Amino acid sequence: KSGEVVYFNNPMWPGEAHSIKVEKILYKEKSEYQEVLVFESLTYGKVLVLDGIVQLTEKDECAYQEMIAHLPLCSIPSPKTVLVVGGGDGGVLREISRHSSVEHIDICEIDKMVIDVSKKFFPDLAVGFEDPRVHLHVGDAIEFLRCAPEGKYDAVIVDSSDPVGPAQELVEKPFFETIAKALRPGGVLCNMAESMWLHTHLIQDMISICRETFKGSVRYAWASVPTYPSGVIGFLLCSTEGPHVDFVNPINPIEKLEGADKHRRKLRFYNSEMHSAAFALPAFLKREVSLL
Ligand code: AAT
Repeated sequence: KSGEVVYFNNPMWPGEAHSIKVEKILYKEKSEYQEVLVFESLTYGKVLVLDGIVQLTEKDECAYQEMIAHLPLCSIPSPKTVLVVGGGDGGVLREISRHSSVEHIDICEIDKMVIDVSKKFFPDLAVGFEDPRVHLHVGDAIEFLRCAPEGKYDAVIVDSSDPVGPAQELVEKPFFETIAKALRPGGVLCNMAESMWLHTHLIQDMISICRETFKGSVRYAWASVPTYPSGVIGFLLCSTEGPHVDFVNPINPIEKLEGADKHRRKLRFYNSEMHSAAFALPAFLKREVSLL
């Protein structure tokens, strides 16, 4: 209801809740996979919530979408073929589109309702679907990757929900193995990797799995996103065996892209300094997940 405060409480972060003042509920439906809610907030613009978890707000979506797309794509020369897992709002597609070297973008999103809702309420994100390089596949990414041709992608970006509900298997070893197979030698993965404050163990598990699976580099980066639990979100970056990828020092500077199209909306969060800084980790995290 208008004026109501909505509390998000979830087994992923027991004992804490995050509240944002609702001005107006715009949409609330159950899809085949999850409850999809859109509301107008007082201070963060429109908000997309899936199963009670904030996926994005208009105010701070730039931080997450820009970082998850450009951390991997600026780390390799001339990315051409990219796969997005999840990301049905289109925001990550919008960011990938900035890269003129990219020729083909596959996106595999499980829930068509997320796509439809984004087209209706978040046109600044759904604009990503209008790029003719984008090929949409509605389905489970587990299945999609199982059937993906070997070595097809330069980069895979996993923009998926938290590992409860339809994204459960997206943090397990068989899934990472299919990604490693779908990447070319020296290809890169960027995976949403939770909060260092809340999910140190989950991060540790993902890093161990990825160290076994990806024979190139494995690095953890993070960024501030005020409306995600604890206000930060992490990214796990991995490369397959082949040409070395130095994630910390981007080889494909974004400044080149910024100048390329004057009519495009300007980057709001990402730049080369934010890229390198994202890999600086607090002492406790280095110790606990042995990233030294
Ligand atoms: N860019 C917005 C952020 C997201 S959206 C995550 C998307 O992943 C959702 O649209 C969801 O439907 C989709 N998804 C979940 N499981 C699968 C699957 N198995 N296959 C394909 N798509 C899937 C993520 C926000 C992160 C929030 C951090 N707390």
